[in-house]
Amino acid sequence: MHISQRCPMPACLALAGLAVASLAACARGATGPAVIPVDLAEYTIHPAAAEVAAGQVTFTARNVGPSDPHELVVVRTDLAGDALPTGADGRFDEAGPGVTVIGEIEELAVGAEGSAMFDLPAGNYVLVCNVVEVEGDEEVEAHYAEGMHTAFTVR
Ligand SMILES: [Cu+2]
Repeated sequence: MHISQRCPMPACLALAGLAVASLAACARGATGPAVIPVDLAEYTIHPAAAEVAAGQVTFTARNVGPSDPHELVVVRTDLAGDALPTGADGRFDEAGPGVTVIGEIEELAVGAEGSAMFDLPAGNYVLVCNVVEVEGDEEVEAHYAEGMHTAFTVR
């Protein structure tokens, strides 16, 4: 008896494709955290850039005067800068609806500089000076009401 046996096709060894996960290098690795100088004056806030990439952002605020103390409050909000909730004296209401205060650089005397780093997710922000000065008996000067706010974008 003759048995003819066909040689089976050699099993194909499936090579598992080695998917090389492309580990994107930290986009900020080359340049380090973003630093945004901000000039504070009566009654303006001028950041050196109007937007920044999401992540760790350092604001370096400088009070260029001429005579009032100023501060820098970082607020995440979709509201327009001039439409933030306010208190009776015109100050920005940091606990009001539609706003999240990320943090702040405390009041700076004229000529002083302060900096702080914040972890900022992408979104719309407003930078505010929320100093309120009481002059004499009644005169209240809320820097926010005087126009110390500016839009800032984190993308
Ligand atoms: Cu101010």
